[in-house]
Amino acid sequence: MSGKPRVWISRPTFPDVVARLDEHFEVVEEPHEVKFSSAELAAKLADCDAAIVGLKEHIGAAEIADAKRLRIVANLGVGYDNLDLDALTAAGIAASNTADVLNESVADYAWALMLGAARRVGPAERWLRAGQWKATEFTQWLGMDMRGRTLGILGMGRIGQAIARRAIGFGMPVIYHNRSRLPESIERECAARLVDKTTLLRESDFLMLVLPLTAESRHAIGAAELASMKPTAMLVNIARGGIVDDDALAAALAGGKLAAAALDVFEGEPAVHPSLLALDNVLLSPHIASASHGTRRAMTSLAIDNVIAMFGFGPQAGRPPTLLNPAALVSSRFDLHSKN
Ligand code: 8YV
Repeated sequence: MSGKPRVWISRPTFPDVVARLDEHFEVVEEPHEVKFSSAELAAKLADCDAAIVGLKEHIGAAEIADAKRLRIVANLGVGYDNLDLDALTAAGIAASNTADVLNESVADYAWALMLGAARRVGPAERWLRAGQWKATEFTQWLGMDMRGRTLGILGMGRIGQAIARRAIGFGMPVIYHNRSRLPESIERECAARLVDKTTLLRESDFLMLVLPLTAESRHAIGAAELASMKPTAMLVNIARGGIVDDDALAAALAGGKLAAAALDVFEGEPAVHPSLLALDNVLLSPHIASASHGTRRAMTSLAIDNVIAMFGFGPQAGRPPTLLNPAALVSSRFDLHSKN
């Protein structure tokens, strides 16, 4: 026992990035990706002072019941629907996410998926690898054009804005729907126009989902919403599984009510709806929108910054940079400025 506070990292990350913790902390990093049960998670959290976790770790009242030393849960993701913030705050445990460091990588990948599905990259590659490329027919592998088509964005935070900015180069008008209107200067920069959700669904040729998963956004895109879209349209989900009703989506794609979809996230992932797996007009990807070398390292580093600051070390001592629940600091059981 080193006497240093212990940081538990729920998944393998980057040893050279994690090494930043060594001066002040004892680090226990899981060597493999494991899906912990609630009881296993509770036992891990009971035995550490800080936890760096991923989206597969669902942390609520039950998981922190015995976590008497735990001060902070640093999430490796901008979305934090895996965390019960109320329960953490009530227990005086801080929570943080990895806001902003992934915006550009996720926006790049959103376009990669959208373009890939529009130009049928997936099935064309499968066909080639299967040795079927004997001759290319002039009228084969025809896809969708982008220029002049309307890109609709549901959820216009910083990732949505980064996606919109790229649309300028593709010559695509952008409409968006969001809880609140963006400042005019940002609307101008993104060349984006606010519309209501009905208009967004009706007018989008490509509908991009970039909103967080909450009780309100669960199945925000279901059978009724899909039916109100153009049958020539594409749905792109880089946000969270559960925002789309995958059953309804599979039926719409199979029935020709929607032309195509590009999906990085799924209800119940890593399981994927079997009907989606069987369709060629959907591009499927294993939740990797933030997975660039630089960004996954930056996410790890930001989670570490939050832990370090929470324990009163480093330039941001006492002020975790991407804290989600400042109220936890007020109600905290711990003296936040103590240097352990
Ligand atoms: C994941 C994400 O964090 O940031 C998010 O909300 O969904 C992703 O960046 C990533 O897949 C690691 O689990």
